[in-house]
Amino acid sequence: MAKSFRNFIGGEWVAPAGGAFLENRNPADTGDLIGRFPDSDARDVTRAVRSAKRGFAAWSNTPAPQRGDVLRRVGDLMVERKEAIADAMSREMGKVLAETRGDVQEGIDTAYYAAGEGRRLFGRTVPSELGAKWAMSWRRPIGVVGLITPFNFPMAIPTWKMFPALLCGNSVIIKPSEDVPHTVHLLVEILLEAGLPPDAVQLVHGRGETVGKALVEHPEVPVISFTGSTATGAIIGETCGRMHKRLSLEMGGKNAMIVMDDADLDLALEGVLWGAFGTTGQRCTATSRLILHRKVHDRFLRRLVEAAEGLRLGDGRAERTDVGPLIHEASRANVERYVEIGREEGAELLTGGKAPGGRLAAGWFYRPTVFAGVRAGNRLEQEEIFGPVLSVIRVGSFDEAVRVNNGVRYGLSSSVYTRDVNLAFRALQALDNGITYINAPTIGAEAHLPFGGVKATGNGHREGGWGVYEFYSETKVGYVDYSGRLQRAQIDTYDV
Ligand code: UN1
Repeated sequence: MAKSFRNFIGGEWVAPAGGAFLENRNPADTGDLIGRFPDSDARDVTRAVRSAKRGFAAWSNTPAPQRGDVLRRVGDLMVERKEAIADAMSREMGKVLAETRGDVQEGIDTAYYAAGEGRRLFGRTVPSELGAKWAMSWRRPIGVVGLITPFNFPMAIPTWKMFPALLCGNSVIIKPSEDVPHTVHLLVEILLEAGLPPDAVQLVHGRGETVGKALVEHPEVPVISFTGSTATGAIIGETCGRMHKRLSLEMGGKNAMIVMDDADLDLALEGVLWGAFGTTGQRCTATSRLILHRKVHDRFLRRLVEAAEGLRLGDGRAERTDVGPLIHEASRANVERYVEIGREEGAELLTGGKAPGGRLAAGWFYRPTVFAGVRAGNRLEQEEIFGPVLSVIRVGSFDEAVRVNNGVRYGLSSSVYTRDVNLAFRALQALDNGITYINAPTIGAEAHLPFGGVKATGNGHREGGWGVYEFYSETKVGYVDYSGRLQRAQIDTYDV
């Protein structure tokens, strides 16, 4: 009998108000039931908000360096439990252990960065235009923050949002993806053990249409951070706009790797395999387009197909596996639909295009797939697939490659393989993305740099790095006039 997990609301582990649960199954073997997790509703969110408001009152008055100390202990506990969390994560999400270890590590990096930030959280002191007057700014906590996170980075993305929000003195309510609820359960256990006041964090499991919607629409949750699809982000954006909420959106990508004719092809080959088929293509940063210079096109493709066919599919918890399953049935059906679209558009299927049989039939596996002859503007080239499907576009020049890269509605990451330093710097300027890699694939952002994209990928905010602390705090300005008389700004200094 699988365990029934609970929400964490009001300082205790509680069953959902409606008594309903969702099954969490291993995508590599759907016969493996990990547990039942709450299918919560708006009543659970209302209770969580009430508790989070109490949490905010206490936590926002804790000095920031002390808040940082709690996050340092969180990082220490994550280091201790890295292997156990990685194993649980591979079991519920499917990606290989090397990647789930990396996912936990991204959370550890974020914890230690946040711990240090507790002793910075800089404001500014600037000269006043008037004598005997002091002018300064500092950061203040905002309130209850609602976090809605996706399945593909079950630990890293929740920590990117949670740790800076907490460090800034807010309380948080998190709704993790219903496909990977176990990892955030483990994270909340760690937060509590590290000494976070229980009301400062609430965990409400469930679906986006119910729990996510209730969080976004709750008038006492002034800040929302969401990572997921561009379509859902648009709906959330409408509500938050109407309710004057602060909102950070991280959404889709259609990231391209450009391989120029002077590139190190061995390096580019390793890069594209990792970028396109790592995480089974389920990253918003995944390399889903390969833009090949015509002079290396045929040669590179031959090697790519052979290498893609050599990738070993399997259970992410087996050390020999290169590529795990997709997250669920609907995701695989979506990939199958795009393969059909590719065929209809006249692209040439070089390898993959089907699910493997045999023992892998127990999971949501799909063979690494490469389409050649994809034309800029085709649906296969324009739309996010979120699976192991790589579209190859042939170009004749660097300028054409830039046009193709920029010709999509998304703008998360891009990459260029070249040995020409001038071209590399031109690419950094010309590619319209939030992140550009030179001689590395489109995935692999580091936790201490700003992460995010332009156009339909985001709404101008960044996660990670230093900027995210501005998102989760309010700027307050203070003026102190110690002249003992009325001094009029803009007037008394300029009265001639
Ligand atoms: C995501 O795919 O949503 O840069 C995040 C990367 C990872 C994060 C990806 N560090 O690929």
